[in-house]
Amino acid sequence: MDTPFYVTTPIYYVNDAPHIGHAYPTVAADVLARWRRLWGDDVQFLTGTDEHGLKVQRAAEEQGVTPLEWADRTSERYRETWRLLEITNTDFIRTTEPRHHAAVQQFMQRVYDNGYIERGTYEGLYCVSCEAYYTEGELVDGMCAIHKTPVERVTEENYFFKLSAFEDRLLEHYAAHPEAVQPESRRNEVLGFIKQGLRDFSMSRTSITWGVPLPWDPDHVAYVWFDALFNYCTAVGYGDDRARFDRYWPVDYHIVGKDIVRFHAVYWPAMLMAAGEAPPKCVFAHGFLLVGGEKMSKTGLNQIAPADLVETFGSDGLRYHFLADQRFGPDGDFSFEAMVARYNADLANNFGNLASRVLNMAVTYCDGVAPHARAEGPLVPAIERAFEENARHLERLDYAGAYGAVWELIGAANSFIEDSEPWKLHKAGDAGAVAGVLGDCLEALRIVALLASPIIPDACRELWRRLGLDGAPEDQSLPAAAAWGLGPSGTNLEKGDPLFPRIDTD
Ligand code: ME8
Repeated sequence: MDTPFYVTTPIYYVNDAPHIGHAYPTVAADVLARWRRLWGDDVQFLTGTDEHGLKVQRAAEEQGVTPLEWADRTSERYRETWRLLEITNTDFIRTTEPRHHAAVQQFMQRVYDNGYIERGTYEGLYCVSCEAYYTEGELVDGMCAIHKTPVERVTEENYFFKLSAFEDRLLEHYAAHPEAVQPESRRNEVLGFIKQGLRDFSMSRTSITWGVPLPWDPDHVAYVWFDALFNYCTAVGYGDDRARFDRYWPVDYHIVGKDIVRFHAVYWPAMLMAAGEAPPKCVFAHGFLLVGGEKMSKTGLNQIAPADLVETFGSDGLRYHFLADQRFGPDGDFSFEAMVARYNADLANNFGNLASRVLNMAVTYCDGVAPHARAEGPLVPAIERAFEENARHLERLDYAGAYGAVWELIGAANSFIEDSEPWKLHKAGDAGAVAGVLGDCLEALRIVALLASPIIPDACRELWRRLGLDGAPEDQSLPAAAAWGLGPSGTNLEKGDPLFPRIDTD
């Protein structure tokens, strides 16, 4: 447990119930966290809820409850959803927690003392859904380009964050750290935005009370994004435990949607620089899941709750589909039909069949006791390739590439069975050859369970158990555990129901 590794998801607004768009970055962060744990890292994995701001205040008013009551309710729904999806976050932050208020106040005071916050008047066009100001030029037909809803003209006397002071430092930072915004298309977008010239932005509000009061002027509350972004620092001990903060900060990955890249890759690093803290190591922006070409939104009819999909596909099925079936970065289309097709092909057929064929044959032909894998089994090169490719792609958050490599190994093992026909060897009474083939296949299954465990943890845990192995795949450590020949050997095997029952589209 040596190297610290810190990964975050966005914190979700509590005006909205969790939908599959929120599950997308959360599952991505979870796979990364599980994978780093296999490599022995000391992983901090943060998610949570964003509970202040006008948007939440209005949602609560509409429901006739206080903002906090509303936030309590929705925040709990996020927690439940993450439990259902087997998300292994180590912390769940709510921006209404005292620890967060205390940390944000210390941070704001620091930025103020450093001279990067000043008083002024602001008039602008505000989109409540984005909680952001836009210029006329950024609107489409006079509406917010993201939400396609009217903006409001707002005039406020408030405090400004001197973003304009950070143009050069941000450009220098990104020149020195090209990997700090990914993928490259997003990095170019961010650089283009900075080069256009940065305007100071108002970081406080007097029009609402639902927020964190400024320590030097409590008539103002912090602008919701100013407070929300800081959650990432609160959770690792800012203002409370400096040693802990220094251990995990700067964060390794902020996984965010492309809609909030500007906040994370322009505002946020500048805010950190203003307080004398290091900017994030990497902001990784993913595309949207689209349903019929549209981003899911609160008002859209196409909202899909993760729980509905889990009912049909299990949490493994959902996790696999989101990440292995499409590239992480560009937009991806979500369709139930495509999800069923891929589930049946990859999980029920390739993965599930390999497991049940090998276990059934080994139980029948070898009295349920696992034979040894052969020293130089023919599957060894396929395993080495899968291991290397899986790691190489996960380093770049290319989940489809990483798990494509594991499924190639599964394909190679299935072909190996077809080619070596253990049922014929058994009929011919060649027990040694049967044991050789099945020993190799069982060992391949163990390594598949190990490598696939970050993405389909339930099935891999169950497979591990049926192989008669101690513990669980997530307790293992890489790279040692991926070495050929570590077992199962002499363990008691168990047949069982299909790990992924086929879904009948009729
Ligand atoms: O923006 N496809 O919260 P939010 C893919 N509170 N991802 C989607 C998606 C879709 N259709 N819809 C949402 C906020 N997302 C702020 C964040 S962070 C300090 C504050 C994902 O509830 C995507 O990652 O609107 C997006 O960035 C995030 O949910 C926004 O969630």
